[in-house]
Amino acid sequence: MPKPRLSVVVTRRLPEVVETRLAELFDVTLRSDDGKMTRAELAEAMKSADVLVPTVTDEIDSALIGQAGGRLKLIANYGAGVDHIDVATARQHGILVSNTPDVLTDDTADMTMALILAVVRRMPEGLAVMQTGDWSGWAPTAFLGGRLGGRRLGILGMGRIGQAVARRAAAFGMQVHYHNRRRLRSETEQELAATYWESLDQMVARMDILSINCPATPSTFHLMNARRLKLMKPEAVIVNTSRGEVIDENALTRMLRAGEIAGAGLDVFERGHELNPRLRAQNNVVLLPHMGSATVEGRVEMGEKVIINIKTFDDGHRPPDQVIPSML
Ligand code: 8YV
Repeated sequence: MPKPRLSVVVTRRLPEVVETRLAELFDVTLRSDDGKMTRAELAEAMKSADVLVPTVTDEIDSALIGQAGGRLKLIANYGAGVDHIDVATARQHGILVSNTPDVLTDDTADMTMALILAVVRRMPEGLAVMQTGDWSGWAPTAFLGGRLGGRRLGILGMGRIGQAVARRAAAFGMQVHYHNRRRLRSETEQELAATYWESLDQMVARMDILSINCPATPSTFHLMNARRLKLMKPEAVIVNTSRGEVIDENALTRMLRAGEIAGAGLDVFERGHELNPRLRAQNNVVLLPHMGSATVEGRVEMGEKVIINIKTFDDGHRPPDQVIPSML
């Protein structure tokens, strides 16, 4: 008797090639449209499936996990960040959690550099003048931004993505500084030519650009609170391609409006897609719709990682990208 196929529920539309492969391997339920599942649909899926494939837009909290019943064995997240999943409660219920690290590192680091360039070189203002037809021609003092070379970049969170940002920044001639829960090995520090700051406050006060690259956890919530934002130099810029919750968005908005901080490049927001409307009105801000990892290649590779995690689990082994609470 062949083994019955695992039942897998995917909460959002994924690239076609990924959906096709999932359907070849598993008894998969796919979405017919790209809308988010309601909480009731999620609860139902978690009762009926062996494996759930959620994304960052699904809040898998302790209440949902508690209602899952005994069938669900694996939450194979399509994405690296797992702050939307209560990993500790899942573990208590014997449900494994896996994610998709590595494959979105370069894309997210590229987008971090794009945001830094866009803010420091005032690209939205240039774009706006071209789109409205208001450009009256070249002028020696128009649209003057800053030169990246020689600037001090402070990276908050020196994991895979932070390190990929450091490599790119070095190629732009920037001086790389970082703060991290754990100091890097000295060989890695040397390779990245990165200066470690044990005190986040002291680093923040001295940087020209601050890049947020740490995950959202209870200990990073509002790490950049009003007090710390105020330590930044008024001519400094902050960019965030990680999670909105790391910055107190209202405090940042107030400071941007008051000219107490020069600019911001934000791909993520504190309340998902409901951003502070005052942020939108600022011309020293570049806002993107959480597209840091949005490349065709990255999305397919994320799907391949999900498939490998499920397949390995199905074969009786631990998924290679299993997330355990102590890692967070
Ligand atoms: C993904 C991300 O697009 O992987 C992450 O943690 O933030 C994004 O870049 C998203 O999570 C997909 O679920």
